[in-house]
Amino acid sequence: MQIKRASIYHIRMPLQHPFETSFGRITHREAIIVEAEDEHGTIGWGECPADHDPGFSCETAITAWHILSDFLVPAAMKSPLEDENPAVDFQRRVAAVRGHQMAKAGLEMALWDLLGKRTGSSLQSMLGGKAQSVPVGVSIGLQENTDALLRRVENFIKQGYRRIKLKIKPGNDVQLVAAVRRAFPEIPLQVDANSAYTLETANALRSLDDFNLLLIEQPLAEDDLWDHHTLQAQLRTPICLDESIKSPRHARQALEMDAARVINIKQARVGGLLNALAIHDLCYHQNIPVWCGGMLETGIGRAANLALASLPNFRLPGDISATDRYYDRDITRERFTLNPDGTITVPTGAGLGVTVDRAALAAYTLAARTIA
Ligand code: OSB
Ligand code: MG
Repeated sequence: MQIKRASIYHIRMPLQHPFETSFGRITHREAIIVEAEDEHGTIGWGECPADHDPGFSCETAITAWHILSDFLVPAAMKSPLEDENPAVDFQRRVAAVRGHQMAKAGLEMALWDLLGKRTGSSLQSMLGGKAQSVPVGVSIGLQENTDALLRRVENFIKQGYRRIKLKIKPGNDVQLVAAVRRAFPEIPLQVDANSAYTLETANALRSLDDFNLLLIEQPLAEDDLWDHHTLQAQLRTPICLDESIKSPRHARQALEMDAARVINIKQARVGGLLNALAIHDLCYHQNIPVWCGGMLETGIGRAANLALASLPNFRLPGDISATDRYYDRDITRERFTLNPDGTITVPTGAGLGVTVDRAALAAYTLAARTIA
């Protein structure tokens, strides 16, 4: 497979509802969309969900733009990629680029889409996923007040979502969880702190043990693996790591030191689908449950997340909500909807199984660059 032409699009899309976490509040989502064309004119799409601010990780849309244009795209285009699995060949070529996991994931995804279109296989079948649909939940940002939060939770439960995740931060934690638990005693519930606590401020997290939570996601800093071990020893609720796990090696070490008992797999955060598969397999062999996280992706990244979440060790509902929960107008023609049983159907078309709405893409594009 020879990549003859590649384009990157820096996009900015209005969110259907503002999203607030411990690291900030956004009304629009940025990303870099990757388009790669092979020697036959077949096109593959990928998404790098690095946002405007370096709040979730050190990557931003602009760092990804730089790394993709100056290093990753040239490496992919330099000579033909192995037909057998171009994604493997690409990752080998860019192994000397340190970090920049989301930038790498965006281009790797486009290569999977291309490979699937060339061979007539869905991403799901190439990854080894089986499930026709996957159970999904919703990640609810911090709200103005507890009443607004309760209304939002109720609305999503009525729509049929299988699990609720609440964003928390110091001062907005135990009382929120207590209120939601009181109103919905049975709903599968979990929280995500996005690194807002330290061992010194973790008292509130110990109180969360009383609310039958599925897990507490990323309470401490991303480079605090050992402190997560210390905190896990003080909690009954499983700790789940998100930001801390950027590679299969991090996952192995976190499990070795009992710093987490569940792992959130985001293919973007770990540098692509190949690393996501490796982490899935590692956890499977150690009987550690994983679930598919989300980065408010467009239909492109959402299709990839659904294919990934159809693998057998994805045992908890994913942060893969229906399109209308994020965007009025998406950049794919396909919109994902919630089935009555609280699942979303996994795409089965070749590659990602989605088609890009070029008019919508153009409407959201801040900058585009083609490398030929
Ligand atoms: O921490 O899981 C997170 C969104 C953007 C960045 C980080 C996170 C999130 C979410 C939303 O929680 C998940 C989704 O619905 O896509
Ligand atoms: Mg998270």
